[in-house]
Amino acid sequence: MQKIAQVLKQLGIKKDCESVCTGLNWINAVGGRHREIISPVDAKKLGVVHFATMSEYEAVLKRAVDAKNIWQNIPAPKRGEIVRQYGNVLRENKEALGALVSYEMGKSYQEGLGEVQEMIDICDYAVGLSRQLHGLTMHSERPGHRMYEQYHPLGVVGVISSFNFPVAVWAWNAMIAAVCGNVSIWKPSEKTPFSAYACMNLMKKVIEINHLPEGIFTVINGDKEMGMMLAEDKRVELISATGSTPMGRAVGKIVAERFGKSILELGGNNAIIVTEHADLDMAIRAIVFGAVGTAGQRCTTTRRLIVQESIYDTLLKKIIKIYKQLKVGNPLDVNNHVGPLIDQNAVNLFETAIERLKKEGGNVLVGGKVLKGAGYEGGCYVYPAVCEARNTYKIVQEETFAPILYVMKYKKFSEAIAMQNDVKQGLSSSIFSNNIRETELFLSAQGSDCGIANVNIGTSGAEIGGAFGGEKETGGGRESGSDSWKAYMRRQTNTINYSNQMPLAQGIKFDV
Ligand code: UN1
Repeated sequence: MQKIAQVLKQLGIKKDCESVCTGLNWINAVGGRHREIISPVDAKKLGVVHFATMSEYEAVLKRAVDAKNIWQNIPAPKRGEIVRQYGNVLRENKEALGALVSYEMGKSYQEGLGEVQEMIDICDYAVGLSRQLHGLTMHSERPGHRMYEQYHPLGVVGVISSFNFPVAVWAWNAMIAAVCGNVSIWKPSEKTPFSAYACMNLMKKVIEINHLPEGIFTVINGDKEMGMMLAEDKRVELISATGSTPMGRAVGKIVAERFGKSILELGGNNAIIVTEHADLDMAIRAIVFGAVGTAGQRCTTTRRLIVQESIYDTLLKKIIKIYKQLKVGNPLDVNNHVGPLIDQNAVNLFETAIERLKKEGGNVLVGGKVLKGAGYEGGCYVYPAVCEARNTYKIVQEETFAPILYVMKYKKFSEAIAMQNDVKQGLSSSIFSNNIRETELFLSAQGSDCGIANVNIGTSGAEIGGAFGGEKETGGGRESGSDSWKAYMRRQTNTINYSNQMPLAQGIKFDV
């Protein structure tokens, strides 16, 4: 793996970066605010990024609106060809981009590579999709008539992404939006802009080679206010936002007010149920990765473990043993399993959650400490925690973006399902059992109420081919595979009369 300085060079990242990329050109921030980006890995300064000013915001919007008319007139399979080329550029730069994601965000290098792979996968998926944007045909009730539906691009899609997946979630949205004929404006998390800038620099190459105009893929750097400006902007037909439930509630309301469309992918409070019929060794591997992967900062992180009482002690003993072997440290060192949290604020939230859990009567079984001193290089490291808790504790009902696993017992299977569902969030869920009655009940309408329900695999690590998203306070949107593409297009129903008569539907007579 390359050194970070080489990585930045390869990806065209400077120490002092502009605020906006119009797809071909970076625009200098004039008098804009700026932010220093400090790596959570070793507390070193990665560089400075500028926030877009109002005039830069306008410049991006103008470029996007101008480009949409050109882009939507390019045939969908030709748009797919651009996405195919981008997938190849990502393949060539996978190691560098994976390392930058790891260093800027703190996830392990393996997971950084995985995230870039997810981008490559979605590019491949989108290329195929570019020839499959199908509508249906229907039989008309009137003679000499036919009906069909077709999908047209929406226009401009705004993508607001979160720090925890600094590159993949943009690709899920932007690549699907692109083959559907939309241009996209990306507002990355203000915590991880360099990863976004790297993606744009790689995209710039493809746009240049193909002599495409600027404005098809753009990035705009800013904080919350910038996200709200996009949400309010009538020129942006769809907002796809990933982040916390409070953020989604604010964005969703504003977009709905102007009758815009939104896809919201918000908080999760994901549980794994382990029954007495489970293969415990398999379950343990999934539980530990689900709880500590990305240092507990995935929307899909396993936060609750609901265990049948007869296997509770055995399972916990095994989990605690593995937790004690976890290596926490620099995520670029492949010997470490867990990297840092994103920043000091996240470390504070981790500590507060542990304190609140204890006050409510919970019990920390392993971990739960902030790690400082030699080997931690001033980074934001914590030791993942396993805690005994009750589902009704206030802290258990909340999503704390940190590696804290709350463990609880059940007697009857129906109790386990009730506990799994008894939270406000509804993203991902899973069951470990080799009993078909239990697994099928879990997947039935009376089972998990989440957007994702898995059997004998964990709650995180969804593949791009499925629709990704959740119910309840997770927001209800779907991204990535299956027919999620339909959210990026407008459906038009067409009825064509090829007869010489003018019959009305429903047999209505109206003779004049
Ligand atoms: C997120 O945490 O916002 O299923 C996305 C997963 C990843 C995506 C997570 N494929 O864990």
